[in-house]
Amino acid sequence: MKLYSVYFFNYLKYLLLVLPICLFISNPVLSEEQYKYPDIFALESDNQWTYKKKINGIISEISERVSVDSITFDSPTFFIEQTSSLGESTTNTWYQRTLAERILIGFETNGTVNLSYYFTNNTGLIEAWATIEVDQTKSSQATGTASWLPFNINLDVTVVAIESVTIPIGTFQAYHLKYVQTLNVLGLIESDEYSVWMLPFLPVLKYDYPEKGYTVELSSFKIKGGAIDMYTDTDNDSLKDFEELSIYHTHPNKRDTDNDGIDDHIEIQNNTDPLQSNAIMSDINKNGKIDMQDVIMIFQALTTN
Ligand SMILES: [Ca+2]
Ligand SMILES: [Ca+2]
Ligand SMILES: [Ca+2]
Ligand SMILES: [Ca+2]
Repeated sequence: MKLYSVYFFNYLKYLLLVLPICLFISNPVLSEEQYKYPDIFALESDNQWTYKKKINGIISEISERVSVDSITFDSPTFFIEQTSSLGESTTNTWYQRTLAERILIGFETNGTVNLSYYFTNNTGLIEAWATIEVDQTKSSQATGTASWLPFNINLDVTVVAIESVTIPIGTFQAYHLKYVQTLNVLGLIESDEYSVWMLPFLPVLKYDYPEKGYTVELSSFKIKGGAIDMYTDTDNDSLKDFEELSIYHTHPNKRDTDNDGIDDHIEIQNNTDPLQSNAIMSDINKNGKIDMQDVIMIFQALTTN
């Protein structure tokens, strides 16, 4: 019994370490508020991500697709299904999302070993939250059952820094999150660490498990329910939708977010603020155009003082 427990412990630990790339949610239609408060989850049905996975010098392509599962849990749950170009073992995960948190509630592997576990009697593990700030830590505990064996798991997630990360699709200033996972199976306890880099509105940019030389990097994506890919530029202002959402916080459907007559990409090029009017002239009387009345009002304001 003891030997079997040790074996099972190592087996379960391995499976947990392959905890999938974390991904996040948003609503199909963004409200104005959501443009102001970027969504760290980016998880919604029909989103797709492709990653380059490197382990022991072997490179494979991991694809993930999000759907909604209304069967496995009491309430509809985001389901992320992985496939691999090399046919290796992949993981499927279930996430719930509150307004502020993304929570892992289920996990299963496909391949030579099959294992499923669900956190059915508690809130699962908090993997990401909004709003996110450097030096924040969240701890969560969960109890699960894998096959017939109960286990406890603790997850501490810390936002280490905002730092530069270079992946196949570019270089980004991203949140670096450190995950410390402690697993307790029949009194056998072991901790492991891994790092994840996140950017609002996008999925995880990079996952790194240095002890095992295990790295996964984002190579392509479709977000907003598949509507936005790496190249989409809805308002045709030369900034990609994902750049506007994730990097510049400008409006992806407006060429001139701050209505100062200067397009977003020109403001970025010239280092002016695309979110703050830079015009000497502006539409003061709010009639939708800059006209003589605006000129008169500015003149009056200047001469009154
Ligand atoms: Ca654009
Ligand atoms: Ca824009
Ligand atoms: Ca502008
Ligand atoms: Ca401006």
